[in-house]
Amino acid sequence: MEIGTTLTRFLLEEERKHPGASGAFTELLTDITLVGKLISREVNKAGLAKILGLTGETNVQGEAVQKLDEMANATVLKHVEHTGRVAALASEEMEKIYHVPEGYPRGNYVLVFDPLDGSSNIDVNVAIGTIFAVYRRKSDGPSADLADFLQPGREQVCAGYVIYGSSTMLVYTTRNAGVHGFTLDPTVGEFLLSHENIRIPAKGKIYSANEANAPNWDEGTRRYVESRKGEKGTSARYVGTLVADFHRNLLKGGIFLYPGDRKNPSGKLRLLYEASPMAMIVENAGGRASTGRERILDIVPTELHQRVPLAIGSAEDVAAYEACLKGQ
Ligand code: AHM
Ligand code: MG
Repeated sequence: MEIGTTLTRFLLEEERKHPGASGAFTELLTDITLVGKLISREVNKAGLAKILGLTGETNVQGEAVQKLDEMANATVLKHVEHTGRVAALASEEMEKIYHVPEGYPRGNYVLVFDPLDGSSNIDVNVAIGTIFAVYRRKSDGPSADLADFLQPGREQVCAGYVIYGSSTMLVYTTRNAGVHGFTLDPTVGEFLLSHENIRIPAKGKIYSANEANAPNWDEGTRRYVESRKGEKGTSARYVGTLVADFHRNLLKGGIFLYPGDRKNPSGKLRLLYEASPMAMIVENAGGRASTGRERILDIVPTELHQRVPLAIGSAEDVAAYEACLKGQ
């Protein structure tokens, strides 16, 4: 499709390829794009909000100054809970699943999200993001239940992220489909197609890992990272925001590693709303995502906030990392 096509039109054209579709899924994605625009607006003036926050706990309108991650979480709930498209939501910011309140219709999907990924980077004006994924409900009672969320990533109907970087972009994919990127044009408030059918290079020149953790890494991970050093053209790049590190490697090729270590055997990143959505995106772009030993999308979660070691990016790089872990 033509560069500059609106995301709304793109979604409608995609929906037409599935004549039986109810439209609820397209509408849910449209709701998410609104959320992305609203969070983008707040993130863009976060510095100002912080200055106002220093004068007290209220802003000029007398409203409480909220932390951005709480604001982002509340924005998702507010714009998704009333629509009748989902039955429940789960987020990094909420301990338990959040049921659509009584009085609103309940839909056939559940939404998982990390409202503001990379929150340690907010105060220093470095790229942050929102990650999301949609599953079809499995239960058929009046309310969704935990089992609706504990599905392996391969069951995701859709996964995506919004990156609040030098520009705001939304990247998403659906099952057996391509990965598409849209850039927010702030002058018209629309996401416009800028990156159709993104393919990650089979091999990259970038590795991204928090090497301060290296003393606690397992032998295989240490060996892999050492093997990359001194390779012609190889660079280390690490933002500390998964969305940003992933997005760069998706476009340029590379591997992102957040392995388990002696202190945290399952690493840091969460399966449901960090690793699995990114894994679906990378696979649909021709890449690979694993724990180093197992495909991320095949892991059946046992807990909402379960952590998982993550190696994600260019297919050949991730395969080489897996081989290193096997001692090859
Ligand atoms: P967050 O969701 O609380 O922001 O934490 C997740 C972030 C990821 O975005 C990033 O890849 C990772 O934590 C960085 O961790 P570290 O600071 O240990 O390198
Ligand atoms: Mg996060």
